[in-house]
Amino acid sequence: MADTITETAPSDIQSLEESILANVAGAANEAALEAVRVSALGKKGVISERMKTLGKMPADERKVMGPALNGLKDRVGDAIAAKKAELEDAALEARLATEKVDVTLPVREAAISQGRIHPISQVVDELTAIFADMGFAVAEGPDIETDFYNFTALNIPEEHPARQEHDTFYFNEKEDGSRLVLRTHTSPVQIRTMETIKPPIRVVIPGRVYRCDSDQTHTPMFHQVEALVIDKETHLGHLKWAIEAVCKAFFEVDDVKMRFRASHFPFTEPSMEVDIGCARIGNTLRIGEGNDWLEVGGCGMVHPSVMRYGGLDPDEYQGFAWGIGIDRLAMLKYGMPDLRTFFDGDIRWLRHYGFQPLDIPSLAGGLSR
Ligand code: 2NL
Repeated sequence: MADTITETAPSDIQSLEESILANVAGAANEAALEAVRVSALGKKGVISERMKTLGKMPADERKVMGPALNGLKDRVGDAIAAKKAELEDAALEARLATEKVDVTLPVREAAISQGRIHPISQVVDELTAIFADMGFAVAEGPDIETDFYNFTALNIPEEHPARQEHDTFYFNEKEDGSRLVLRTHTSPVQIRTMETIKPPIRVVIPGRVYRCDSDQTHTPMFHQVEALVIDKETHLGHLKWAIEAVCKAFFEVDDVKMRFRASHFPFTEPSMEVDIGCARIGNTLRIGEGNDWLEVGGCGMVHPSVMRYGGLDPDEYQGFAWGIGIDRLAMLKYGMPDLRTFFDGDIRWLRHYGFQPLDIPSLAGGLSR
């Protein structure tokens, strides 16, 4: 270290060298070695200070001291370089020793094998996999919506009775009198999609929706998946085929009986409710056969006014939309009897009804295994 190199008699180059080399040898790490280097070869180091005295020496003395000091400088420099390489090697060896991994050890169970996917997420993943396979893109939008996107653009003007039926959660009025809402359906995302992409449009929109309603069969937050197809010649035949194809894939059956009942929604014309044939045998429900019917959502051809609100010319484009309540679909497919337990956050419920995180639904790999 710097303070351990002591000034020696000007002629005593050898003992100065011994002293510096002892310090080099004793340096425990790279920082200590650097301190030794500075104290010997730095601007104000012992050797450098000695070099400065050469100029004032008588010529014959300088002839001896010059080569002696230069030799000292070279040997100390070499010793420091050698020590530096040695310390670097040692540091690397130490790091390699601490970072050693025994690849033959058995793998510890990762957190992922403990976790479970909620049946709602599973059903969303299954439906998006089905729609994606048919060429649909997935779109999402905000849960908090403007009155325009949630109602007006969907052909539900102010004072329309449908506004009451929606049991809307309203935010406080803003200064300009407008009120934001928690979206009552995923349809606003369809309007946003119509505004942003040009037909042909094929989108599927999963998401949370909110209605101020709570009992055995209703929760204030629930989930929808909506599909929208718009092109120049899209017609009711396409709608019926697409819905039947999705139902077959979702319920994992080769054949389904379907029924389209005339209905009314402000945003479609004509509008239909979709039923799927089923049989209730004791407590179990068999999809696709039997004489009972199960409602799986509503659908219709996009209303010309809605098309216009979305920025498209209804004389040029036409299309269909389909809305599915997925909480009920999840109950039906996976046999959970009470909707309210879905959102209790009970870990025992999730362990029982949840899905393995790495069993990602796909048409090729199997939807629900
Ligand atoms: C239901 C009924 C439906 C739609 C949703 C829709 C969206 C646009 C235009 C036209 Cl932008 N329609 N969505 C259409 C028919 C029915 O949902 O019972 N859902 C659970």
